[in-house]
Amino acid sequence: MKAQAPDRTPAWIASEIQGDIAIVRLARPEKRNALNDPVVFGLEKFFTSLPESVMAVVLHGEGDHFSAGLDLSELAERSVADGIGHSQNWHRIFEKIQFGRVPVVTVMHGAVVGGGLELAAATHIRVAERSTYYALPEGVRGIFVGGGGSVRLPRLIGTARVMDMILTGRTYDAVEGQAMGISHYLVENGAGLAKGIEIARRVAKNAPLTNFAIIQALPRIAESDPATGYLTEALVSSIVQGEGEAKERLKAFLEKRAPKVVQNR
Ligand code: 1HE
Repeated sequence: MKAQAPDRTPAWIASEIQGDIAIVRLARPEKRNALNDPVVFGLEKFFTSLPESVMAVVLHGEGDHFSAGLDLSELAERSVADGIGHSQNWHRIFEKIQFGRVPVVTVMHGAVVGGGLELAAATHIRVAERSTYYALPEGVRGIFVGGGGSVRLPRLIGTARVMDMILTGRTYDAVEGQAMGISHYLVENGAGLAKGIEIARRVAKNAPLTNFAIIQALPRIAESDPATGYLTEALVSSIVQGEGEAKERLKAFLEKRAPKVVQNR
């Protein structure tokens, strides 16, 4: 299998740490942030070497588009065996993002297509600027999703919709994407990164064990049969609330030292 991990983060990924959050940018605007091996392996390196102090990540893209998906120039010479290996590399890396240590907020704008949508779907919270549009052009290109899209996207927006998107290559705009649950937040053009940072800062302040339970347990419980789900939930919730941090936060609320729930934040 061809694709080998590079030993350093490529220039097409840019990252910075801001206090307890990290910001990572797809920085290949000349190719509309198309995801080639160096970019995907660069994401793996970034997400697996986060400093302990980082409690949430913002992922965004440079230029006019979040990502044009798979770098199609890589496909020309790829054998069936290489194709399987490539897809499984994406699966491994996107799973490391989805089931990593910290919540990841994706800020989307412009094209979020093919593998770009698969990448965004592997993250935990999605912010869309109004310019965002979504498509799965795999059908038009004579290929199939390979970055976990057939697993994650039907769970997000339904199998029937994914089927239509791949068969016809239709696009959905940002407002439609918000209505169908692709994005959690819809903001004006240019406001996405600030919103993503605001959200990341907020979730970074959660108790680490709460975020661990949300990332690791919630999606697995949702996939379980109900009896297994209830048992897992009981175990996870008792573990999380048994932590000193939970006790301190609950005490703070009861002693009126903690903020109340407020509407429309
Ligand atoms: C690319 C790619 C790419 C752009 N691979 N090089 N994805 C697609 O089928 C989407 C293909 N891309 C597009 O439809 C358009 O590029 C966009 C709508 C995203 C943007 O349009 P535009 O007019 O801003 O840019 P452009 O002129 O089309 O592209 C600029 C350059 O980026 C150009 O290269 P240049 O050397 O001629 O300047 C393009 O060739 C290049 N480029 N997109 C390679 N995708 C794990 S399986 C996942 C399967 C998929 O993701 S399928 C979906 C593939």
